[in-house]
Amino acid sequence: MPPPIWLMRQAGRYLPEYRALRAKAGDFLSLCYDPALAIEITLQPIERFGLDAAILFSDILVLPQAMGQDLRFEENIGPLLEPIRDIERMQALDTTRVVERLAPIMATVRGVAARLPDDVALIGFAGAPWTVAAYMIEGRGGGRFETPLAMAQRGDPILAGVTERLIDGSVDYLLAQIEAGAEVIQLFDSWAGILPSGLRRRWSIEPLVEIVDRLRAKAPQVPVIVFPRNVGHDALAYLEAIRPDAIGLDQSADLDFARMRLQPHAAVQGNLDPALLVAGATAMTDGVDRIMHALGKGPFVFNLGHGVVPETPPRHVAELVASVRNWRPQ
Ligand code: 1CP
Repeated sequence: MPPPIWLMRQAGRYLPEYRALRAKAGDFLSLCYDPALAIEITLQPIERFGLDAAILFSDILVLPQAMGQDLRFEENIGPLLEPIRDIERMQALDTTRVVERLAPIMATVRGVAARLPDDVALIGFAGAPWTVAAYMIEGRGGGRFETPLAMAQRGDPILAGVTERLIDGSVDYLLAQIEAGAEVIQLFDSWAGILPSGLRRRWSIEPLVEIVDRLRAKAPQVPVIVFPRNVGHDALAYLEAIRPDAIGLDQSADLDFARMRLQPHAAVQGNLDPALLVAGATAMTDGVDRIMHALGKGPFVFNLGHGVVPETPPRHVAELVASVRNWRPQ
């Protein structure tokens, strides 16, 4: 049996049908908050490629917005937030109205759940507290995050307070997604790798443990995937502490380590380099072959090591799905 396959950022700018709806909505956040359009976009890659899972079309930064922080997406720059740099702003974050303010997102989940074929899973998600806090404190993306990193180094109470509030907000938000029809949850810790290894436990792993434990207490049937990007062999520490159902691997992960040390404890998910999906042809199929040889005996979910990039030819995604489904050991 081939493994299930879906792709991070499987809906997005590489698809002409996405760009058409995005032009209609005007900007990215309007798309996220318009259930009719967001449902359509979530389903686009399912209809085009027959993937095994749909992921809710939204963004990790709608949660801080629902907690009261200003957010906008600037064309060619990315997210811009009003940075949180003092105790007062941190304390003003309000977790009590998250579910109410994100009602349109839950409407999207319900709409997708109603339209999705039974054999396609619906994945809900949130960012991990460290990754979301990094954006909230820095005020922008791009991956530099000097201020939140300095706060992590000194154990700053502002970062601690933001983290605590994100744990509470994320649990409520994810439980609402589950109630609306999400069947699997993925937690994206896209910036776990920029934390020095010695600081990962306090700022990345422990908040994830708390979220997953609280989700399990209320929704034990829902599998949880944790994606700590660029943490190398620390992936094992994430597994041992959090005990997720699956761990997502980025393209730098060591496949032998994943097979021998991670797969005995949990399903692994990953990890084709998104650049190989842009390249296509044998560069791509050789990459599939390496991953399937190492991890294909399972438990395994095929994915990329990070999101689909806008330069990706849609035809390559169809070819990737076929090459995974037709793969045979030589
Ligand atoms: O049309 C556009 O210009 C918007 C581009 C875009 C899209 C399609 C953004 C802005 N977000 C998304 C969708 C998105 N983001 C999904 C939808 C489901 C899917 O198809 O996968 C998900 C799960 C996310 C999650 C997300 N947003 C993450 C975690 C995963 C990752 O990519 O590492 C992060 C870090 C973000 C922040 C974000 N949102 C958008 C951008 C350009 C960024 C990155 C900003 C930066 O740091 O430079």
